[in-house]
Amino acid sequence: MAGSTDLFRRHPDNPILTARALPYAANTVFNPGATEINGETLLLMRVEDLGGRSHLACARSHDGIGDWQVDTVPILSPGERAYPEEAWGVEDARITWIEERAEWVIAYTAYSECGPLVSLATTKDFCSCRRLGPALPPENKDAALFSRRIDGRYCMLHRPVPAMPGIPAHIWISFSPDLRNWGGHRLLLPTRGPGFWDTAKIGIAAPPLATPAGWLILYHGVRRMGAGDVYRLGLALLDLADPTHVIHRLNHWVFGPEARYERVGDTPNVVFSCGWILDGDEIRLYYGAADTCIALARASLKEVLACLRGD
Ligand code: BMA
Repeated sequence: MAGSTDLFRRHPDNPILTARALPYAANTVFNPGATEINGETLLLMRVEDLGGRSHLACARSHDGIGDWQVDTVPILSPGERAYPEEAWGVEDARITWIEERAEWVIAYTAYSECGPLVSLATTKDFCSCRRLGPALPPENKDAALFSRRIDGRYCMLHRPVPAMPGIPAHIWISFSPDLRNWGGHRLLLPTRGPGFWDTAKIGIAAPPLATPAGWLILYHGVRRMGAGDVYRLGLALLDLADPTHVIHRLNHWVFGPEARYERVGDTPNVVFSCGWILDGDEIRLYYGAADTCIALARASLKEVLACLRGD
């Protein structure tokens, strides 16, 4: 059985996508949402342009590893007059397929002088999308939807930031009858005290994955070190019927910056995921490395669940 820090194995071709794959000039590509469409892997990448603002653009690949085709026009860009909350950029998209709606819901960070907030959009084809606008006010980010309603309500994880200095930022869960009105807010996963790897702030990484054992939760945790923040990934499991109930949470991180492309870049020592794809027993985890490029790591779902149960 794999130990908790070798559960996710880096692909030898990493980094699998860099700004050089784009048909236009940009600074970096990172933190992609991930899904499958028409037999291809689709990554909804955060692209930082040469002015420093981010937009969202689609990249497609037959094997999910190489030969990425990147759209010439972004699917979501800042600067639309009707959406002033996006003026400084749109970032970190998490994609959830919702069967009953026959469409994907995209949860992303809209950034402006108001601070970062959670916005939603929907798409049926990744050629265009329909904005639903802000779902939760600032400061809030790292949002992802569950793939089905529970007790008639859509569920979303997110990460509000307390205004009071020194109070860490935790993962919350909220509910909605229609994707527009959100309520029933409650704390789900708190950060842990000093001495832990996830002490300064945490946030959902890829959207929750429905498994027979429960909702599999991948989250990022931040620890403040002398040389700056370190972003790592950890795991938890939520009850399928009641996702406010945390069944397990690992004490250890399962993936952290080790490779050179994760250690060196615009923000060093960052692995930051917004998407994964389950293919049989294989989890394909896509992640941003050092806020500069996109990499892939793979794991066995069976091994991940065994590790969470402590087998
Ligand atoms: C977070 C987000 C991510 C970024 C990470 C590390 O707050 O802004 O987009 O990857 O910081 O810089």
